[in-house]
Order: sequence, then structure tokens, then C-alpha cells
Amino acid sequence: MISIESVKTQYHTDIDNQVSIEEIEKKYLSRKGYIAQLFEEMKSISPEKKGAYGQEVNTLKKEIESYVSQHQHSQETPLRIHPIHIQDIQAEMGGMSPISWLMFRIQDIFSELGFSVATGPEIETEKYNFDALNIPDTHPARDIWDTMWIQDPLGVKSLLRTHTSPVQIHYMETHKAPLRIIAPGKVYRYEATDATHETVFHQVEGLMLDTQTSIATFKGVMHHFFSTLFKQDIKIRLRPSYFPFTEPSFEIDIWMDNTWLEIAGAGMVNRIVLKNAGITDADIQGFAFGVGIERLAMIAYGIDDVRLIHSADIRFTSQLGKITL
Ligand code: FA5
Repeated sequence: MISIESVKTQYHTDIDNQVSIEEIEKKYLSRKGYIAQLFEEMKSISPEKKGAYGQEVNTLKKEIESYVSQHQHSQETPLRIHPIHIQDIQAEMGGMSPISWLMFRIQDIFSELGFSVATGPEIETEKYNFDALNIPDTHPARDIWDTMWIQDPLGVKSLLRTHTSPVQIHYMETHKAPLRIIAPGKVYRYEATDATHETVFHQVEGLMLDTQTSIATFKGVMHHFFSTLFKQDIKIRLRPSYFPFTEPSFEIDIWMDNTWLEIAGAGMVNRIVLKNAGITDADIQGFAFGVGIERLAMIAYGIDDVRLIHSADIRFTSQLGKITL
């Protein structure tokens, strides 16, 4: 035998204890729940009390039903805010581009050899991109670098730098030799793209000036650099080449996968360039080089088309997070 009072008390305790709506519904309103049981009790109630008893049970039933329906409703409303835990968020993480990764790695390797990092503007004047590098506008070598010119309202001939070599000039103008720098950055060329040519790509320039810096020093530094980068003893070869700002000039090839791969332009800094940048001390000499980073990435990661690197093709970029050497 249960009483209305005991069911009421139990009901209020359950609400205070935040018993779930499903549980309340089942416990009080189901076919065998407390309310049904209270109605069952009516049989044993005297006829004169039946009316009042029935009303009281009904009132309690309505109260419980209304509580249940209100709270069910609030659970269903789309605006209800659920707390979000950080472990529930499955974000797609991006990966570092192989170009950035290689540039950081190159900076690490050279900084251990005492090189600092220098930068220069991407919008250059003709003076820094060409003239000071011993490439006057009558010089046929200007055609090597197909240039994106910029209309300058002040009449200074400006352009998007075609290589990182102008940073050499900026640095020599403001620093005294001996010096060692690398200069990573973006360069621009007005040329058709193909599997090995981009219009916008990256180079890392290197410059070392000292009294004893020879071609042998240069070869040693390059051998150390490529061997450290690829974590194996890398054979390198200097092939005669031509750049107006170096004398002699070389192409640097590295031996990989049973073939020589051309990777950078280089040479001993032309004395005319030293003079143009204000270095007149006859004892000072040294080397400079310019490595193409996209070409390096192609070799390092077996990429067969340079255009993939900046394509944002998801099949390519989704692999990038896993890249290290
Ligand atoms: C130069 O740009 C010289 N400034 C390099 C230099 C620096 C020589 C210091 C001497 C002293 P070159 O045009 O060869 O040289 O380019 C250098 C490297 O950039 C190439 O070996 C290649 O790796 C890369 N490169 C050149 N053109 C492209 C291109 N269109 N797309 C991608 N990489 C390129």
C-alpha cells in the first residue's frame, strides 16, 4: 500500500537529484508506475473519499506529465548548447610545405658554420638586381633572367627580383668583410612554366667573404651542406658556367640516383661586384651561390613536376605533413 504523500516526496527528491526525464517517466507514468499504482489503490478507498483521492492523484499526474513534457521539449530544441570538449574536435591538421621545411633546415646547417640569415626586398630596383651585379642593360646576360618589370611612378626602374643575388649587394653595402650570410627568399621570372620551371620560386643565396676563402673552401662547404642535408656522403661536382657577378663561375651538380643533378649556380665573387658594393680591400675574396629550393625539393622527395608544389592539389598537399628528410 503506497500513499500519495510518499509518491510526492519521492518525486520531489528525484527532481532535486536531477534524475533523468526517461527515468521519471518510467518510474511514475508508465503502466506499472507509481501513478498507476495510486489509481489501483482507489479500489480500497471508501466511496466518500474516492472523489477527493482521485482528484489529488490526477493533479500529481498532471504535474509530473507537465514536468516531463517541458524537459523533453527543452532537450529537443536545436538551440540547446552542449559543452564541447577539446578531445571531441577532430581537426584536419595542415602540414608544413616542403619549401619552408627545406629553407629552415638549410638555415640550421649554415648557422652551424657561422652564417647569419639576411633578407632583402622582393621589389627591387634595376641597380640591385642587375647593374651592381655587373649586368648593365646593354649586357646580353640580362636575357638569362626574363624579368617582370613594375611601372614605377617615380621613374626608378623597378622589378620583381629575378634572383636572391641582390641581397649580396645590400648586405655588403651595410656590413664589413669578413662576412658569411645566407639569404632565403622568393624570386620571380617572366617565363613559361613546365615540369622544372615555375614563374615564382624560392632560392637560398649564400655569400662568404674572407682573406683565405678559396674554391677549395667553397667545395668543402658545399660538400658539408649537401651531405648534412641528405644524411649521406654526397659527391659534388663543379662545372664551368657563366654569371657576370662571379669569376670563375660554376654550376653545382650532385650525384644522386646514379646521375648528376644540377642544383645551383655559384662562383667566386667578381671583384667588380665587390667594388660596386664598396669593398675595396684587395685581400678580401670569397664565393657566392644560389640554390633553387623547388629543384631541391623535387630531388629530395621524388616530385616529378615542380608545379605540383604550389598547386594546392589536395592529393599532394595531404602528404606534406609527413615530410622530413
Ligand atoms: C641564378 O639565379 C644566380 N643568381 C645564382 C648564383 C648566385 C650564381 C650566386 C652565382 C653566384 P640561375 O638562374 O641558374 O642562377 O638559378 C639558380 C637556381 O635556381 C637553378 O640552379 C635552379 O635550381 C633554380 N631555378 C632557376 N630557374 C628556375 C625556375 N624557373 N623554376 C624553378 N627553379 C629555378
